[in-house]
Amino acid sequence: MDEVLKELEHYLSKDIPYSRVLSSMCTNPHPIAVKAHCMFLRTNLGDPGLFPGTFELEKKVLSILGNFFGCESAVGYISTGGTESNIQAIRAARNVWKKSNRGNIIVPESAHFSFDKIGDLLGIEVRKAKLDEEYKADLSDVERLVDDETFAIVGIAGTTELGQVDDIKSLSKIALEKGIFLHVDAAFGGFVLPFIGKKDFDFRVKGVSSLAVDPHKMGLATIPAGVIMFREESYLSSLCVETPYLTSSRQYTLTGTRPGTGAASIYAVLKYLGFDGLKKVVLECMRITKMLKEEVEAIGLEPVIEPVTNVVCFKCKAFRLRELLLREGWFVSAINRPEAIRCVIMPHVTEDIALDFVSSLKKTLSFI
Ligand code: 0PR
Repeated sequence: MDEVLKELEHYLSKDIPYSRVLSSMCTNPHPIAVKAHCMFLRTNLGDPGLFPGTFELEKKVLSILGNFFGCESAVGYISTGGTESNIQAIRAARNVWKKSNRGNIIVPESAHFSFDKIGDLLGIEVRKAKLDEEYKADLSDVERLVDDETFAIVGIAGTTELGQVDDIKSLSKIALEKGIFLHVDAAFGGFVLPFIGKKDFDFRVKGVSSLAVDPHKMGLATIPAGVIMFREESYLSSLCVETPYLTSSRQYTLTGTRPGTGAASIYAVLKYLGFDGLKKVVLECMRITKMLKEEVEAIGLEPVIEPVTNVVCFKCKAFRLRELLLREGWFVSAINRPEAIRCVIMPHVTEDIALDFVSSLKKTLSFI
């Protein structure tokens, strides 16, 4: 046994420690989440009748989060993350509209690439709306793209590249006027925005039909842990297939066998830290984001936008700079439009790490 574990340790030790990573939306899970995860390793919510306790826990998490995001009666389940949640939201919207491989959805150009996968999987057209000067979905372009075959609009609350938040209220107005489903992808922003006083992205906005949030990003839960929530039960039931030989007769999830570890780790964080504890974590990330922005501005790089969440991008020759920073051991992302380096200030990015990064950046900039 020791031999095998030693070999595994060898592979694990090749992975990059988060302390050098500014490109990820994942982070070290909270220790209580790790403990909870390990306790639930044998569970399979794919056959909930065999795991009634874990199933009850999943329902409890959904109820806590439904309340937190402004809809007590929201229904849904714990998914593998934002990609699955987005797939299921759009699949439900399509199923309620018409069960066919037709129709189109409108997403902003800033949408995560999971929407390209959705277009391919469902055989639908994914129309991309332009962004305005603040890199939010351009509302007039969204309206222009809507036609008789449009069955869903998507708004992003915390975009992958810039952390920007679309005007969900205005998107909701368009969706309600046209009688179209509105999905909000808050995979990243869901556990950031409520803690910095922004609540106009969730079910409190009348036209929002579904919401994706990822506890395995800023919720400090273990991977995989995403949540998909629907305002109305009919959307969830539109996803059902019959499962005659299981303990339940119908299944609405995308995967069959699925872990109960997400339910356990999210619940543990919510009980142990609570929303107040999570708020403290977010406020510290925001403080360091602001500090990083000021320090990097002082060495001559301009931010693409004033950071809205704990993501900050700086205009530069990003692809070259990314390579040079990598030689110094730093992982940052490069984005294209506009060309910029992107830093995500997750909870593992402490003030010391951020300042250490700034000095490497300063040194690196002198080479280009
Ligand atoms: N929606 C948004 C707004 C996202 O930012 C992401 C992921 C997703 C959906 C998809 O979520 P899952 O990856 O959980 O299915 N955004 C980052 C990305 O894939 C996440 C990430 C995480 C990137 C870790 C890098 C990394 O090292 O681009």
